[in-house]
Amino acid sequence: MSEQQRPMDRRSLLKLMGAAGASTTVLSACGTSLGRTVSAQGLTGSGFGRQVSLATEGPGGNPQWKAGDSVKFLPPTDIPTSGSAAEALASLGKERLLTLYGLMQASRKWETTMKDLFLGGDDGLYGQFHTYVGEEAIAVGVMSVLNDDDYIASTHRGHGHLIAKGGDLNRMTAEIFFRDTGYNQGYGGSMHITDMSRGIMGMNGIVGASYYMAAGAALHAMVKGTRQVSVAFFGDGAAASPYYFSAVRSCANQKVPVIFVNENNLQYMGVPMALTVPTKYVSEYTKGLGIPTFLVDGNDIAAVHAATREAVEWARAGKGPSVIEGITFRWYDHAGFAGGRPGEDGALGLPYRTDEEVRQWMTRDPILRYRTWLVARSVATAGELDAIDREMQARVDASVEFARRSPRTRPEAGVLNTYASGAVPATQFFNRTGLATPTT
Ligand SMILES: Cc1ncc(C[n+]2csc(CCOP(=O)(O)OP(=O)(O)O)c2C)c(N)n1
Repeated sequence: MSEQQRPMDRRSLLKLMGAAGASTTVLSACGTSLGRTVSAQGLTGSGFGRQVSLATEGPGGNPQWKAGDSVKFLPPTDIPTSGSAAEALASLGKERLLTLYGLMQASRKWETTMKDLFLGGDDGLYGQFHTYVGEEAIAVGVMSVLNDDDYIASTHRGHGHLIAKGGDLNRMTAEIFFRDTGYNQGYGGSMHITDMSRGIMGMNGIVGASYYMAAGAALHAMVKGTRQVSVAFFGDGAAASPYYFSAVRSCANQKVPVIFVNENNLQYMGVPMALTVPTKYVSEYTKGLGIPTFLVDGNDIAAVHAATREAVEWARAGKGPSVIEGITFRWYDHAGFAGGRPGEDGALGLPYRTDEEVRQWMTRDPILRYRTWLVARSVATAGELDAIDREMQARVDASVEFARRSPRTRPEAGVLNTYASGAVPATQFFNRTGLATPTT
């Protein structure tokens, strides 16, 4: 029997399969980088249906990506880029349009104020804090379509989602200040703020957890026939979770009313999205599922609003999930305030992006763009908008005073929500520790 004909023993076969598996993985990983060119047309053209076209064919799967390259994907400045998106937004009427402007400003001013307080040091603030500054058009654009009783599942970068959905600034600030009046009585900090009275299922330190939280709530609504929808926010990095595709596929299969909103800020902690996403855009991952997919300029509230409107109509009509990808950019570091200064916007001097790139994105400020649009369309005067700016800053300042005046968190509050209320383990815990049983 020749060497080639001899049956392979199990150990050798497994070894070979392992090697083959490994090399397939390596090859497929390199496939996007080693000369597999993907036609831009198929990705940004009719395949995606309705969208705002971006400057180039897309950042993902680009091994040549260098710090600074994100400027190639700057969204156009002259919003609205598409007439119909602008008309959809304008149809909301002045009062609502100004409320949306106020929400964007509240989010920006709340986070900027917190940044100054963290850096100032006088309030002794510490802990993880992921800013959403620069991405506000996505949260407010999505929420401009949702009803109060629709659900959202947020991320670690979720302050903007909470504020846009009607979260309470006083309770948010008190939570950051570790006060008893905070959303989690000072024990949750930035990443666990939850407000079920507004359908806010919580910020979340677990990257990729939003998919199933949103799906669960949506399934509940579907079974009860309430026509509520559920939104799962997630980043470009979170799309790498194996649960992502699985969740979208399952929702598509069962027509569960979830809108998967990808906030593609082109940065995955300190790694460019171009190196972690094998396709040109995140929204391509689920293209084969035949669900509506929208690739939009995430700094354009009109584009986000228009896409969400269609997605929500689709979901409420019982047709199931959809995906919206908004291209945007965060102004600060992944977490904390490295490179930031009190009283100044943006974090500079970070190793994974250039200062010029940050400055360029800051000129595409989604709030400034919306403001320019409101004035250009004569929805409001600059004076009216200035007044809203002042009002939002006053609300934020009042929330800081509220937090400073509030009592500090109590030790026994630390175990609240750890055990089901009234359950035996909680009683045992308090008996054993001698701590007073919490009343709330
Ligand atoms: C399950 C899990 N894995 C890893 C982490 C660590 N982690 C925190 S944020 C983050 C990056 C998330 O990036 P992306 O989803 O793009 O969101 P962005 O920070 O850009 O908004 C990672 C890996 C985590 N918190 N949870």
